[in-house]
Amino acid sequence: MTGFSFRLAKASLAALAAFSPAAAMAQDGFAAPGQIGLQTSVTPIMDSITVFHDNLLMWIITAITLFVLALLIWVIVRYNHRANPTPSKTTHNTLVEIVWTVVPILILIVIAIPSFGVLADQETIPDGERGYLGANIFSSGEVAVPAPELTIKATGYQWYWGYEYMDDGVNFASIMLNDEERASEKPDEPRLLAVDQELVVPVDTTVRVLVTAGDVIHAFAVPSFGIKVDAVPGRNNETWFYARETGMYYGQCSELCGKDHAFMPIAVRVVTQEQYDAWIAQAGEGDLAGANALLAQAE
Ligand SMILES: [Cu+2]
Repeated sequence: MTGFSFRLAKASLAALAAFSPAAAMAQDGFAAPGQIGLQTSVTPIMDSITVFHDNLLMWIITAITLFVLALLIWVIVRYNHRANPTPSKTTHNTLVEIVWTVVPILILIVIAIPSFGVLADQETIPDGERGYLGANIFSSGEVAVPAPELTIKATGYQWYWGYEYMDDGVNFASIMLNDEERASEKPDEPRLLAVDQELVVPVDTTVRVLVTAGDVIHAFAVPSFGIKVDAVPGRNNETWFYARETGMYYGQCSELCGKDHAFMPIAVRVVTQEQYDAWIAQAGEGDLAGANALLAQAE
């Protein structure tokens, strides 16, 4: 079975966006100045992370913060030197100690259960059968995701990414454009995120990503996809994404790897299947420039 349905996920997300300032302020593809929410989700994994964060974690964090604030105010007002000149000599209260041990444990259990579900989804490459939580994280609904049709190897180097399309013999380095290069080549793309050659993938397709490194530890992360995986020399880590919207999505190396750690962005261009087929065919003949020209024409 390779069918999939995101209608439920989309409906839940739309309802969520209606009352979530975080979702309303998020910008597509990359972080915007002043942004306070998570980046816009375009994958089932990021759907589940977004719902987990906005509908559970934020409420718990808010309640705990307000509770601690109320305790502080109470202590400051009621037990300051003037209001309470003779302090209590109490050193133990068994009931209070049990409460402040058990209540945090219960809160952590409430957080851990859905968190493990999201973690299991991230760690499990789709086979077309298994259901994923997506935006239905707190309901019984599941999102079906097709098995991977494409495997890409991402290798972190000091300080750029190398990409290899395992089945098509296409590989290239992806290097950040400096200010002059960006101004002349890609003025519309964000500073410090634009690269000379983006990773190109088809929309509505499960992509398996093998992540490794050639020198020191890096990490491959794309927030809109909800993925972040360590890139360790001599070791293959695995992740996956299923992007349901075309566009540019950016990430950055997320493991401190040396002086230019901040300057090895990840840029993913999600295109239609037809555009991808044309691009990979041309790139497979060793003509990356021609392949990119095809993409530019199609836009
Ligand atoms: Cu790094």
